[in-house]
Amino acid sequence: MADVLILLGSKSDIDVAKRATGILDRLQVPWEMAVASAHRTPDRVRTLVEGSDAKVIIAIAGLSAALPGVVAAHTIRPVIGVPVSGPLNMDAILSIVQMPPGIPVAAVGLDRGENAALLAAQILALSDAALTKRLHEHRAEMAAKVDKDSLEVQ
Ligand code: RP5
Repeated sequence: MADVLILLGSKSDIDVAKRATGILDRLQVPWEMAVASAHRTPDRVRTLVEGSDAKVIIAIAGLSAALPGVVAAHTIRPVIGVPVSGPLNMDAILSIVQMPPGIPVAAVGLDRGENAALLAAQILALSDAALTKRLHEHRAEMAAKVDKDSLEVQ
């Protein structure tokens, strides 16, 4: 059973999704993925959200990125939106950030699939001590890399 459902507005968003799955695999968080467009397949979005037992949902979309908001409309589980870069960039960012009061979406930066995965893992870690430990180890690895990089530039 997957803990995280990753929805893509289009197959063309796959590179951003791979950033998320890379982190989730490393943290041993089970995930499932599907393509579902808020505009082209609204019924499919609802069916996938309602049919999934995942505790957190990551929704990845570009252009007029309605997908995270539409997903959030169908569930009270935490939804993390990832805007995908394109010709304008601000279009997708604002579509995800500017949700109306009452239906929140957590927004990460442009193309930041890895941060969406980490945020999802941190939410899951609230009730998972082993995952909490793995997240601390991941932070320690990042800190060690900064130390190593600093030595290399000296
Ligand atoms: C959005 O429109 C998708 O999330 C994608 O980022 C963008 C372009 O979609 P395609 O035309 O590549 O299917 O719905």
